[in-house]
Amino acid sequence: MSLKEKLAEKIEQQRLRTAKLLKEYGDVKVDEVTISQVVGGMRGIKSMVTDISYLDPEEGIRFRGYTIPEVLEKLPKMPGAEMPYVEGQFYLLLTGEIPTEEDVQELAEELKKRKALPEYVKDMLRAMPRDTHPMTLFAAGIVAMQRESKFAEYYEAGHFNKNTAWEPTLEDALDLMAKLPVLGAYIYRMKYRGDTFIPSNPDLDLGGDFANMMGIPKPYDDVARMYFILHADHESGNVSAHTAHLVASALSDVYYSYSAAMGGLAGPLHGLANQEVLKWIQELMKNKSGGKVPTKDELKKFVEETLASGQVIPGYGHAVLRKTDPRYMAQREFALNHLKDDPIFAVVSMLFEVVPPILSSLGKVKNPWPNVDAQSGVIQWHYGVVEYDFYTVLFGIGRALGVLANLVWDRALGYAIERPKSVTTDMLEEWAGIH
Ligand code: CMX
Repeated sequence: MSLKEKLAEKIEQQRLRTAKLLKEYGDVKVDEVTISQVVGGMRGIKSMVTDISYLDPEEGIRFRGYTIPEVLEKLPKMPGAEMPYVEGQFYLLLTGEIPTEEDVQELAEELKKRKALPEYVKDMLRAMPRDTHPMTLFAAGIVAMQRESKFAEYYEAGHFNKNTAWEPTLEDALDLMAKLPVLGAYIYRMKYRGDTFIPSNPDLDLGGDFANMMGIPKPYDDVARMYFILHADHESGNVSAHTAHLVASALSDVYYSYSAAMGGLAGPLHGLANQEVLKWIQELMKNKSGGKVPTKDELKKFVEETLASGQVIPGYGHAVLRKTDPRYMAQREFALNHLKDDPIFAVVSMLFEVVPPILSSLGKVKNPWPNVDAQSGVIQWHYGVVEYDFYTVLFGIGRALGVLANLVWDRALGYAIERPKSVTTDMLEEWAGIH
């Protein structure tokens, strides 16, 4: 059964579940909302639905019900590879099923046909100032391709129908997913490698071809696979996923939706944190320990100085998680195998011991444990991707796997345009009994 046939079958079943919930149980209460949630970024309010992934505060992310160790173990791998095919993760997120090797190959072939980057995107990127942030180039490249949207074409032709709208959305999702690694590598080679481009190799899988286009030898293909799989999704309330869902709820296509999401991912409290971690560690090594691995006492002092200056410790804490991020642990395991002698990894490991007790002692940090960003930058640095600014682009390529799967399902289930209600401060004061 092809991916599209499989999805059609799943969508039909899921529509019945959603319709029953709406028709018979629409008035069942899911949550109550407090003033601190309304003022405090809607934290924790249960108000969205996705089956692509679920973030348990204690356990971390589950992709379609599978934990990270399960995903890394169960998804098919190519002979000799340490990490599974990225295409397998995309298949899992779209369909909810662990693909067979054949399913993966079919999807990989589909993506290969779609990966050419339009020439006008390259021209536009080259016309932009070279000091433009790579996330700006990335988001601009995505929105520039909006003219390719099959959903927009379908809508403009007057074909919109709630039953079929997911089909051109799937086409767009496959097109965009295929092009993002090419776009990312193009930006990297243009900006940091003096316009020396390496063509895509049609024989390689998504992770392998990304490493090829970046110009980085093995095991960077496995680093790319791991990075994209781990960053694929983190349920739907985070800034990037939510932005894409919100924009798509207006029936904007995936190009508009995903480029908007990238604006959110570029923020320092979201995707940018992985570059902050590395910057912060290198500043420590340069200014406090003469370029060497610091002692534990030097490290403690640096952590305390950072906090005293009013800054957060990058890579630590999380809005939902209350334990060490399993994405951190998966990357740590890889680093323990491949980066044993890397001095920055030595500092990352020491921070894992030093930071949590200090953050806990502040009494206000809800999660003193490391998140994914505490570990990912050092691995990139180790393999020669030393341009921190680029790390969020890598995050953006990986995050598309989950966000695009969600957008296909948003259209399949006919989710409504988002329109939460805002209130005034006067109203809050009145409800609080202040007046
Ligand atoms: N260092 C210092 N203080 C921290 C902290 C950290 N790493 N994490 C949280 N705090 C502080 C908050 O600033 C807040 O202080 P104030 O009350 O004085 O404002 C207090 O602890 C309570 O915050 P929280 O409820 O524990 O955390 P939030 O949900 O508000 O914020 C996050 C979550 C990630 C923004 C925050 O932990 C942080 O800034 N971490 C560092 C940046 C980072 O690593 N971001 C990447 C997150 C991963 C992702 O989004 O993908």
